[in-house]
Amino acid sequence: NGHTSLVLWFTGLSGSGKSTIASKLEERLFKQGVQTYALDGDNIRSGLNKGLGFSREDRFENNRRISEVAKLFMDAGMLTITAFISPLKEDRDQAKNIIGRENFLEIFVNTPLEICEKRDVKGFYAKARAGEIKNFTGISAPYEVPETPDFEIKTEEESVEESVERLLKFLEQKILY
Ligand code: GGZ
Repeated sequence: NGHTSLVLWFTGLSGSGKSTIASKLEERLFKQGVQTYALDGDNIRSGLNKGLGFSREDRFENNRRISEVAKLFMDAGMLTITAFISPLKEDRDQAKNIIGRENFLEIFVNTPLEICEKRDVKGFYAKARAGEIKNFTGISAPYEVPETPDFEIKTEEESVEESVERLLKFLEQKILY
């Protein structure tokens, strides 16, 4: 019936590749006629969550609101994708509870810190090391590795295209057309 009651919850370090993979996946799903909507820092932290920073409490609130919004888009029939660090197990568990465990898929973009730091696309890691950015995930704030993700992507071992291909295969069994 074309209904896709799912939230794909991407988690991983800054620079791990979450947004890149999510947007390539969206492109492919669009071509298959699947309606998607992606939430990320660009459309959430700049608007709804403007004013929230990176303290433990603010990240919690950031992730809580994202979960509620993701649930609304899902209820509206979108295959909803979120791409946030969501570093704490407690916050990801909360997301799963808000969205509903049967509709929630945790996608772990497992790129080691050393690689994210080496890429340092935005120069944040260097600034975090220099103490110019506080509470930076992986440097001065924790990232709790997902213990039982529904899907794992190791970006040093496969290309974006390969990851997306594998994800699409995995989703085939989950999406009801
Ligand atoms: C982590 C930070 C920080 C700190 C700014 N820690 O590479 P980016 O730039 O685009 O991704 C990071 C983004 C993380 O926001 P999220 O909403 O995904 O985080 S969370 O789920 O933990 O609430 C980075 C930028 O914001 N950024 N300061 N201190 N990332």
